[in-house]
Amino acid sequence: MNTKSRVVTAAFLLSSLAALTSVTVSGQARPAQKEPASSERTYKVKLDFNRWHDVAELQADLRTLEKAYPKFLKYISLGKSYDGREIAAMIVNNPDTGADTSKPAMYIEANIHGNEVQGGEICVYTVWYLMENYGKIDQITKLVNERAFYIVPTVNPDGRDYFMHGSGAGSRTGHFPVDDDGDGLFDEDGPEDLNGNGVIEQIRKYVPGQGNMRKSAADPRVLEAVKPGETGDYVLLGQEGTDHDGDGRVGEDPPGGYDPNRNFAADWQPNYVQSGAMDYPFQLPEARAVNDFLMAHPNIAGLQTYHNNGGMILRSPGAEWIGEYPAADVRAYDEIGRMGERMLPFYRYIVIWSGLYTVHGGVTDWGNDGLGIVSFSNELWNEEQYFTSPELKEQQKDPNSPISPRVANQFFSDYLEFGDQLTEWKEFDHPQFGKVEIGGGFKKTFGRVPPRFMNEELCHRNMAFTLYQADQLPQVRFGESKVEKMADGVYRIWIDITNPKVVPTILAKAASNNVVRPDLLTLDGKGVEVLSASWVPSKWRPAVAQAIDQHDLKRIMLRNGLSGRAARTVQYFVKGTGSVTVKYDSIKGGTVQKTIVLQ
Ligand SMILES: [Ca+2]
Ligand SMILES: [Ca+2]
Ligand SMILES: [Ca+2]
Ligand SMILES: [Ca+2]
Ligand SMILES: [Zn+2]
Repeated sequence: MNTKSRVVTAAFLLSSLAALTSVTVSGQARPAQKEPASSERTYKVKLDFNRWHDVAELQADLRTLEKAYPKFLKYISLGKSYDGREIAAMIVNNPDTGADTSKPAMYIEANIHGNEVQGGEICVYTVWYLMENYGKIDQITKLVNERAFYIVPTVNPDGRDYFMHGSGAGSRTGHFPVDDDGDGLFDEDGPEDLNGNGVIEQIRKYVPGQGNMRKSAADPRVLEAVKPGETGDYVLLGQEGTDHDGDGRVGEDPPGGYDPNRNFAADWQPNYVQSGAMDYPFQLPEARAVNDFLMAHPNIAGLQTYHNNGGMILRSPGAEWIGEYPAADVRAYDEIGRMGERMLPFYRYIVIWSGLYTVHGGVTDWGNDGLGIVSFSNELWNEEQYFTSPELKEQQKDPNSPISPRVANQFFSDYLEFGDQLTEWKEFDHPQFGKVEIGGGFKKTFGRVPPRFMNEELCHRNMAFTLYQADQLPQVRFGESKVEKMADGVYRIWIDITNPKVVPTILAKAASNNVVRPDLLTLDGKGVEVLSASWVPSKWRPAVAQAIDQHDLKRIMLRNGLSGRAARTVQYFVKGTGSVTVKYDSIKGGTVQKTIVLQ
């Protein structure tokens, strides 16, 4: 900023202050301000978050960030997709505060369903935001210093590129070939963009007086079913395409044809229970790559897998028969989930099986039950967000309103997107159906993803929720310690052990499933013997301490870890001289140690 503008700004500030508070201004020059007058921070890396990127673009953005912040970022590959695309990931870690594997870590992934793309942008936004604000915003600096992040923008790069480069239809799946219709041929008949406008649309045929559909009075582009006993002028012939193999069906066997998020090992069920689960857990290269990484990083304590859509903050269990999680775990989930509801307008915090639908073998069940990781899945974007104010919500209750739910999306495309998102019905000469009309389709950039101009808000709010989760992962700390000489060479030691965060170091479910190594409380000292160890119920009110009844009191195992917001005091009676080192070692809560002089 030049001197002249600084003077103008200072004068303006002073006169505003004076007007507001009637404080007399001395006329003394104000000290120069550090921040520039512009509202724009100067960012090192500029990226765009108002559109969706293909796999190469996402990876290029990660590379750009890595190059700009080489100390903190490490670009890695988790493996290859079925079609051989790299599953790229970014490690965010400050090496000055320890190796990533030594810290409680947050794993963030997106886009396991290939068409659910915008989570990929949240992932890149998260890396970008953490780096651009490190050293500028205290909470971000602290978070980056205390936690490690593993961020995977697309778990299903084949599906993503199929979405980005094609019509977007049929890209939920990955590309492992599956014979959807059981005719012995694989992927032989997918939908087809016959009119070449990049959208897989509907086909309708005009059949005056013989149809079961008619044009809606509210919007002639919308077809609606006629009332029982009435006839309409149209029939719908399904999605755009032709019958390639002459079996009388259109688009019955597109590429892939399974659900990549049903291939994880917790509550996995075969195809006759849940179709699309593949033949066995981790059969898919993408699921296997993710799991290999999760298992190699037991310090991961939190997981977020971004999906779309509906506006949900989901947690497991995915199936009713599993039963509700232990109360202590539910408390932690509830606290984080309800916080999320406040940060994410129009999102509801719900349990997968009861609030959405049953999922067997999903990654959040595997994360929680199989790996002891607090796992959430945000269903990004809710169509309620097209019309956000209470007044407009009220207006939408009127069926004749131009924004009534039946035609709200058409209205939004017409007036907020200038007609760009919805295709018109146009005549088409179909090789098999004769004269038909094709149209009435929304582009892939409408409905499941927000309008471009709202995507940055989606990125930021969801990131904020996930960073809140990251902050609430367990964090073991030693508090006050005290040594008291009881007799010659015999000392009593008190040490406070705390976990001030919401999440316990070991989930109760993980403890009962035996999937997380117990926390270890060790005491080391040359020639020092531990006579007894116990928990002090309250260090403020004398009471009988609870003896720790374990074989080796120099290496105490805590199978249930430390609960959320825990503050405990351990008491040792030791015999010896010199000093002792007490260490609390938690796989998911970090490791702390303290040396105490016996005196
Ligand atoms: Ca087939
Ligand atoms: Ca198929
Ligand atoms: Ca088309
Ligand atoms: Ca066919
Ligand atoms: Zn999904």
